[in-house]
Order: sequence, then C-alpha cells, then structure tokens
Amino acid sequence: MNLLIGILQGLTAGNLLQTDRGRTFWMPPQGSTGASSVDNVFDLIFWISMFFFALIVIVMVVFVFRYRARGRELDSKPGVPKHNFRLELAWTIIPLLIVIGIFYVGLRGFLDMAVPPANAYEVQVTAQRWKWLFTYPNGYVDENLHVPVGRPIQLVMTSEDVIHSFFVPDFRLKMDVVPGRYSKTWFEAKNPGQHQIFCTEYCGTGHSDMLASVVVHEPGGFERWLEDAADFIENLPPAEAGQMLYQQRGCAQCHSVDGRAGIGPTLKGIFGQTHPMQDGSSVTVDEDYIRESILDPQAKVVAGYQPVMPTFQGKLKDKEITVIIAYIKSLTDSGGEQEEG
Ligand code: HEC
Ligand SMILES: [Cu+2]
Repeated sequence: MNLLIGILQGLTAGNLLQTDRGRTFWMPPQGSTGASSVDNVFDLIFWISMFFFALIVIVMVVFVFRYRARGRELDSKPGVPKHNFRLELAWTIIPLLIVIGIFYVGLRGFLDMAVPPANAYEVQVTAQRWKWLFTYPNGYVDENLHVPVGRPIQLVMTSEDVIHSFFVPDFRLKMDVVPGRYSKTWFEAKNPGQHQIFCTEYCGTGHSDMLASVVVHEPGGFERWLEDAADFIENLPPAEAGQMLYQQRGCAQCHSVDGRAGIGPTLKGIFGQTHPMQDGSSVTVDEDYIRESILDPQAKVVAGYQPVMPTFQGKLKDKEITVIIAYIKSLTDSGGEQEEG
C-alpha cells in the first residue's frame, strides 16, 4: 500500500511530470500554480485507463481465437474450472488499490485547492444573470478579474439569482457559485497575461455570453491599475463614467443602447419619453423615474416586459446612479449615437 502511494506520489508530484506545460491535445496552457496537480491526476487516470483498455482488448482478442468453443466440446469437457479464487482476489484487490491511489492523489489536489494560503489577496465575486462582478478590497467593482502575478488570490463567491459556476480553464479552476451562500476558491497566476472566464452551469438565455477575463498584471502594475480604475467617476466626464457602469454592472446584459429590445427595453432615447406601464398608467422618463427603476425596479413595470430586473439597492452608490442617469440622458442628446453594448 505504502509502496503504491509512493509510486503514485512520485508520478504526480515528482519532477518528472511537474513541468511547466504549454497547450496539449487535451488541455490549454497551465496558467496557475495549481494547474499541474489537476493535469497530473488527469494524466494518471488517462494512462491507467489506456493501459487496461489495451490489456483487456488484447487478452480478449487472444482468448477469442484461442479458446473459442468448437461445437459443444466445452460443455462436455471434464475439469473446466467454474471459478478461480486467487484470480478473483487479484482482480478485486489490484483495482481497489488503484482506485484508492487515485482517490488519494485527487483528494490531496482537492484539499490544496480548497485551502487558500494565509496571505491570499481577497476578491469578492458576484454572479448575476449574465455577468460576473469582481469587488476589490477598496470597494471598486469591475467586470473583469484583475490580479497581481505570483500572489495567491482568494475568491469569495456568491450569486444574486441562480446557480452559476466559475470556470477558468487555464487555471483548471472550477467552482459553483450558489445563491444564499459563499463558496471559496483560490489560485496563483504564474505569468502576466489574460485568461478566459466562463460560466459552466447552465443559467438561462445569456449563459454562453457570461464571459469575462482574468487580467494578470506585472509586479506593481496591479496596484497602479486598481488606483486608477477606482477613481474613474472622478476622472471621467459623467456620461462616460455612466457608460462604464452600464457595462460593468450588467445593465448591458438586458438593455441595449441601439434601439433593440432585449430582456429589458432599450435605453436609447428614452429620456423625456412617456412609457406605458403594466398597470395601465404611464410615466414620463426623468431622473427620478430612472433612479426608482434602478433601486426599486418592480415599483413601475414597463408594459410588455417581465419584472426580472434585479434591484441595485445597496449596490450602486448615489454618485454612481447620477452618472448612469447622465449616460442615459446622453443617449438622447446625441440623437443617434451608436454605442454597442
Ligand atoms: C436581468 C435584466 C436586467 C438588468 C441586469 C437590468 N435591467 Fe433595467 N429593466 C429590465 C426589465 C425587464 C425592465 C422592464 C420591466 C420593469 O420596468 O421592471 C427594465 C426597466 C428599466 C428601466 C425603465 C425603462 C423604461 O423604458 O421605462 C430603466 C431606466 C432601467 N431598467 C435601467 C437599468 C440600469 C441602469 C441597469 C444597470 C444598473 C439595469 N436596468 C439592469 C431588466 C434588467
Ligand atoms: Cu451563469
């Protein structure tokens, strides 16, 4: 038993396979320090399966020719063994040891992935249909996950609505994001660069658009980026800051700015228009109505739409709502401005 574990450990943790691998037939390049442990378990199981596949097929083919029943000869032959106790023990115990070994290396990798190092940098992840939001310790929220290179990053994740799953193939990182609870995971990116984030739990119409990037910054670059990014409301004209929020906070997932209706009505040119509501009343779109739509979306539901807009109460500050209003206004002032979501 110890010997077997030793061999498996040697195979999976030893220097032989612990190389910095690029893209392989099965896997994208390894972008995080934890990726190799996942790949090693995959390789181990793959080669064990290949070995037994080959062995069983070869033995089967040999037996088909060698022991094929010629007529009824087999039935009548005396002394044909019904079973072989030793053989049965062998084919029970050997696979049992193999699966215990696989369990051991898998569990070890799982525990490493589940327990973040104490000095990890924490980022809050919020999943909502159909957008990822990343909240940094200074309160800044971005639609992409920016991280420093070579530092463990802990993600504390929750969902606003349904179950999503956070998946970064390059990091071999996949964790469900569940409403009403926090799931945690961590990684350490090896090199500066970009990596794709997917949602890998089917969550409705926009599931396949639920994309984002991990942006890994050079040493020092992350701190600079975060400082600049967090000041965008001060640094940009209001309408542009509002457009960033429209993108970053997921309004674009439901509202177009080019006139097309989506899950929600378009925001193009709505300022000053009069819209019919579901209850038969009608409302003129002004600052207060937009503010109410954002904080209490179900207070007045636009006719012809489902009341599915989430509230942004507590999630958008007053000055953020103000610049969003400025942005929505600008979609009217400029006449036919075509800004795609
Ligand atoms: C999950 C989809 C969804 C998201 C995300 C969303 N909305 Fe909505 N929104 C809707 C729907 C559906 C309606 C129409 C029904 C209603 O009034 O509640 C609506 C209505 C509105 C209206 C009223 C529009 C009109 O024509 O009268 C405004 C303004 C608005 N949303 C702004 C926003 C802003 C700003 C954001 C981002 C901070 C946002 N919405 C995020 C779905 C969404
Ligand atoms: Cu999702």
